[in-house]
Amino acid sequence: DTRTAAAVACYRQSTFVMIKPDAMQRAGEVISRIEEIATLRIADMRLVALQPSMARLFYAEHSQRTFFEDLVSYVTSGPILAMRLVGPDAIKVWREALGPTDSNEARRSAPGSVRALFGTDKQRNAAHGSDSREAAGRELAFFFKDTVDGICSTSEPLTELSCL
Ligand code: IDP
Repeated sequence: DTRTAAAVACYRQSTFVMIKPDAMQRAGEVISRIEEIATLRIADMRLVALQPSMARLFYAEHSQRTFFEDLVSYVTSGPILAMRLVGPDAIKVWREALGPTDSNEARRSAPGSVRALFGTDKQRNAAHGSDSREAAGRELAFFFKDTVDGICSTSEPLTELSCL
């Protein structure tokens, strides 16, 4: 029935995570934080040297913001680690583990969070997490289109969202 289908989709929910350049020196510790969340599994991982054109596409929704070019410079300042995490409510679970966008605010309101522990300020905030199913689908396709297509072609009858 539909409830079972929703539960299956939720169980298989994927989210996109990026360890940003400022946290790459402590990437192992960020991955350890992911491993501590027993319900999340790292399903895919890729080291990427993000080019400015790709960074502009990835953050297109912010293209009119004053910080846009600074953001592009920041995320292209060194390699990033792109990951697909899978688990029940993965999008929400990872956003909560991340903490608020501004690392200084995170240290006040979410002291154990990834951004509190590994980030610096509202720009250099260590890691990214998709904020919705739409964003997760778009962002995963952006970094993992080749492997995602492979996953979707398996025999299980998955919905478009659950297979991402
Ligand atoms: P999110 O990453 O928590 O979803 P967004 O508002 O989508 O936050 O912003 C994307 C990224 O842009 C942030 O993670 C941060 O690196 C950067 N950013 C957001 N707001 C500012 C700002 O006011 N100044 C500088 N950089 C910012």
